[in-house]
Amino acid sequence: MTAIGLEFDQLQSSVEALRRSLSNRLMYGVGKDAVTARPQDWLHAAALAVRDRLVERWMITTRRQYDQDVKRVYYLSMEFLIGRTFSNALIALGIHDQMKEALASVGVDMDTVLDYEPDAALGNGGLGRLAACFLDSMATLGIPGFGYGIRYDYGMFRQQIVNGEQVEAPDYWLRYGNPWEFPRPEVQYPVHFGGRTMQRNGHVEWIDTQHVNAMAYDTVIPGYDTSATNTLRLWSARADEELDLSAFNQGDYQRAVEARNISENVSRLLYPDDSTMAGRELRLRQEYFFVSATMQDLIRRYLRTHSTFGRFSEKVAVHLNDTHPVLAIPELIRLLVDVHHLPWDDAMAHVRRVFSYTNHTLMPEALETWDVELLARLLPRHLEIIFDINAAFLREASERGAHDLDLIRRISLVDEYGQRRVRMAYLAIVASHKVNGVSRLHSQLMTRDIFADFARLFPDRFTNVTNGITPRRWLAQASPPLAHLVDEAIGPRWRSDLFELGALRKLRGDAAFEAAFRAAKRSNKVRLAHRALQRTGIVFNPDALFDMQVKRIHEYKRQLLNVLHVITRYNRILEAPEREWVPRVVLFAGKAASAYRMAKMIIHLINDVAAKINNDSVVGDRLKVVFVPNYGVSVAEMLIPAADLSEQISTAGTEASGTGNMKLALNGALTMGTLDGANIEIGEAVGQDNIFIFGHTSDQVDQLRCAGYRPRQVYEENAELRRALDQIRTGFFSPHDTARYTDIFHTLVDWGDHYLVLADYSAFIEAQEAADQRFMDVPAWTASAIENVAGMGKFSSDRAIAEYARDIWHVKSIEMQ
Ligand code: 26Q
Repeated sequence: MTAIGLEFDQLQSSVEALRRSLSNRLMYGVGKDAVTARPQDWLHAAALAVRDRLVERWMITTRRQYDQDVKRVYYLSMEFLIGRTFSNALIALGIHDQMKEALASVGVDMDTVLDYEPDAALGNGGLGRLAACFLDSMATLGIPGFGYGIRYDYGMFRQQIVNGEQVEAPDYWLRYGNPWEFPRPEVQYPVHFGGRTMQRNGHVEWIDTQHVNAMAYDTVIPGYDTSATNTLRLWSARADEELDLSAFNQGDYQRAVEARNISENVSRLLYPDDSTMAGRELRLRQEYFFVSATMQDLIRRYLRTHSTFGRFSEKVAVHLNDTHPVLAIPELIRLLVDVHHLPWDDAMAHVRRVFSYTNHTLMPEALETWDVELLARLLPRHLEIIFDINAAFLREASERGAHDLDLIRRISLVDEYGQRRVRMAYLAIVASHKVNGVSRLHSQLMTRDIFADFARLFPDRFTNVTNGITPRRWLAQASPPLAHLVDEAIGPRWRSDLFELGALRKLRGDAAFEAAFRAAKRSNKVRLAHRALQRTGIVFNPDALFDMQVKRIHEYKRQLLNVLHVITRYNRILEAPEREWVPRVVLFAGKAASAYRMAKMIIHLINDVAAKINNDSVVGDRLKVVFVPNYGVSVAEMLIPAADLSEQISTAGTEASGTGNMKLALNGALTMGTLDGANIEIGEAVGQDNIFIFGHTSDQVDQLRCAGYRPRQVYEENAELRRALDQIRTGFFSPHDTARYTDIFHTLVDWGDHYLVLADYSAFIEAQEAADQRFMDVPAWTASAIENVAGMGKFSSDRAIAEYARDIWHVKSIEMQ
């Protein structure tokens, strides 16, 4: 085709131009007029008007990437927890105020319509949100990158609390359409399953398979203060037309449609993380589905501008967000060797230069393994390739001196104890050139414990990149009052260079600034209190200490430790109501995986404890407990700016990094934390006087477990703890069902207390007392809160991405001029 000079409107950002776009988009994009438009329609029209302004940048960036023949990063993740896009896009384009005014001029309140945008909740928690922050930073830094994942029809479930218990409702986020995505029906790849392999003309063929097509949907990811953008490409399953043909021809219409549905199930839903491997076949199908389509897409893009694979690893970097996409490794080998007929050794050499892998957990039960039999049935060719990689690796290992049979068994990609299983993390390590943990402690423990044998074999392969968060969403967007104040104090550059926040330190002791800082925090607390009043009817005092634990519900995160503190505080208040109490509002929020019984029981307990305390007239304002339902990105944006105290209380050695800890500190909350994950680095950044550290260190945790930890003894020796646990056990908080929490009691007291809740109880209570003391000293608290904001420079995802780009991917920013 010849290039045609198309003419299009150069879209401006004035209020007038936006207003005109709004009218056009409402009319021609949504098909409504101002009389019939509902808030959703206005939102849709506004989203289209904003999207139009992103597309031009998108085209330019794509063109530049192509012209400069840049190396591209493919960030593969089963999860992208994007949240809402509208506000974020307005901030990126710098048209927030203009759009607000344009909407107001047609009688629409922007903040009202904003709330109609559903969250794109295509993730469980930290790992998915990290992927979203990383996309934002890659675009902002001009790193040529693509996010690749699955366009789930149903994202993370919606959580309702009914009679104190979690009830899950499906999240059909696409109901009203998604104005941000571009369907690409012309970009489809077949993904095969099943069948068998055979040799023909010296090549392996994979035959007799069934297949489903992966169809691309693209979303523009705008960078901040740059015209660079990136693309998030998500795959959706489409049944093959051929599939129904035979059934149709046999006159069986219903069976044909049913078969379509079944094959399209592969992109139906996001699997919840219950931190033990579920081993579900559909999950394995999903993992393969998206990496196969992605590898085919990447090869097609490479071959558009290259005629051989000679420069492949100079032009491509593939990053594995945990092991979930690790089948990309055997899939790329299959495509290179079986389809493009490269020699095995060349393919393997490319793979190792191209792939890198981030590990996000140290807990052995959460490391992915797949049954060899299941792989043999679903992906027979990939299993052969994995066996071949393993054989080559074990040979290499023995050349490097690994002769010990026990060692060989330990490092083999195939776990031969009992049911044979493939260890996906080991596959990722063996086939990658870099493997990183997500905080300094995590990376150290990773090479000391779970991957120790590999770290000895390949010492240069392991590295650390401490996680980060995007300041655009987590400060500029989430907290307008604080963002404004910071702008006034030090200018707006912190949005793209978070180290600029360090300049806040020069305002130390500036009474006017401190007062304004408190006022910003207070207005966020008032905003939250309003919402909570509307939704729960609970009244709380914006001058109370807002104490927050917001994250997935998991035993290792120890929401139970927090509950024990709440109960202890309650008992103490009842004993001495006349004492001068620091009023507290303790907020919890988070989802439990639907199959995780204990996590669900913890939610129930929190709600039962809240009901008891909130209805006790003796307590009054001194203590309120709230469980905020349906935690997700948007709820987080509301909650986090209102926090005074950030609960980061995982058992040391269990939380790989945490990123909520960073979001809360960036919003001026003081951390109450164990020496776990990134808490350690946060303490270094903000100063030890501005953080409350308590509890066993990870080494002490190991020692205690080794020495024989006896939780019952702790229970018996601490009267206040005993009282709180007995109240849980005997139904003090569940009078109509007194046995409801006996399992929680036994887990802690009699069944080993695996996460050492009781062992850290007294240190936690003391640290909470210290927090009360500090909070009463208003200037001291304010100074600490400001130090927290000032110290967050390092925790920008821009810094993290710059490290990945330099040390792992070896890519440079694109030149936009
Ligand atoms: C695996 C198999 C089958 C079904 C689900 C899963 C699955 C899904 C999601 C397993 C794990 C996850 C998510 C893990 C996660 O969010 N980890 C967190 O990653 C953050 C970013 O690095 C860290 O900050 C957190 O410490 C870590 O817990």
